[in-house]
Amino acid sequence: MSISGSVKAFEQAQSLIPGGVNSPVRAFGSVGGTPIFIAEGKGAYLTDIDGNRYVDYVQSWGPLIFGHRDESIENAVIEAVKHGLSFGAPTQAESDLAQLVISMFDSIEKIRFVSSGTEAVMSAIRLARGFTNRDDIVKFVGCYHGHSDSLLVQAGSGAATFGNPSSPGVPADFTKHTLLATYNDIESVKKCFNDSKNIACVIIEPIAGNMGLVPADKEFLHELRELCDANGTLLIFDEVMSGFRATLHGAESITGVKPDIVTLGKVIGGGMPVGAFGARAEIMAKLSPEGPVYQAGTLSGNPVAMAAGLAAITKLKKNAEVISVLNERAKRLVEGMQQEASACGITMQIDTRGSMFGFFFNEKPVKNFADACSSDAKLFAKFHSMMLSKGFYFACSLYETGFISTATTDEMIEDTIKASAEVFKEIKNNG
Ligand code: HOZ
Repeated sequence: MSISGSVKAFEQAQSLIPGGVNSPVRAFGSVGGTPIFIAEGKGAYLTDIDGNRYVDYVQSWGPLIFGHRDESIENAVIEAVKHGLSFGAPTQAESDLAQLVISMFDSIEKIRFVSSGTEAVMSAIRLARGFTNRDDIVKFVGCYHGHSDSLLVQAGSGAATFGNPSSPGVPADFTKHTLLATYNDIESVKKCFNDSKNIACVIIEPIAGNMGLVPADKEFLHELRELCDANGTLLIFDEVMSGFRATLHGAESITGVKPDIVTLGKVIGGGMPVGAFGARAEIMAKLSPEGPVYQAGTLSGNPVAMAAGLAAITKLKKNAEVISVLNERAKRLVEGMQQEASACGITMQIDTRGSMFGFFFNEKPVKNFADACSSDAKLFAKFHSMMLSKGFYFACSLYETGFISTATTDEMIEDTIKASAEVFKEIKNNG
């Protein structure tokens, strides 16, 4: 397989764009090699600019639950484009998508759309602070909530990939209000509440996807809810990644724990840039222009993005079985790979939630960021590049989650497992 076109394109990009990419994790920094430059996507496949075809397990980092170029989303976008790209004024599609999402999440009575997950979470935090009149927030080490200042502290995703979980350029004065706790460890949260009586909110990915896939224990989430209630603190579920992927009705529907605010992104935009945050009406009423907490955006609720999101979520709601069907496939994928690894003396920890899957080369179960970091990163890098050269495109960092789409067939999954068997044998024989 030649990737000479990608190599050349990456050289040019590096001379023009920092690291050659517009989002760090894409640079293949932790797995080595050259990022593949994409020419097109169709269904479960990506084709690079050298004409190589890959089964895509990244799916644009989550949004494409129906695969690339899903006909109904594509048509909705084309139709919307014909009416204008942006108005900076309200359109009916915003209310239609709002109504749809509200009908699917018990904890959301009102919602606001923005243009990215980062923006959604940043705004949700401001809202929580404005609602409670408190400054401090609690976040979990290894959770990633976008790159806004107060959240880029011990963060997962690309920040962990490049070993800068806390970024220069973020003033200490901003992060002094961010208290850190350990995922799945309620004692560490209790300590935060002992240290501060000024906690506006606790923010958590209830199904963490940015330190690899690490779901929170149900009991831990219940205790978290109780602690928040006892302290007058809001609980924010960041479901930018897990929303509409793990379940159609939010993590609250599978854990029984109701958050005060939910943040969404990725699938909600059907592949276009959309983020959202929602809560009960009493909280959302604090938001400008109803209330004093300011938040705005020229492209918020963009009509083309709303059309894509509306098509995607409408299709999902009509085909609710998709979540469990995809979960069966995701399970088969990681269980199959785990068996092949084990046959070669390699231990893999695996998990799935809906169409999300994760794996770690680790002897121990992974419950938090420190566990994730104890995984074999070199083995992951080898696995990644060998699978890539066989035509299977996995996320290029062990701190990310894998995704399948409705276009990912059983046959593709069996082919992937077979390829992984070859890779594990080669690793076993040649190191
Ligand atoms: N933060 C994203 C995944 N968790 C990466 C997005 C991208 O690089 O496109």
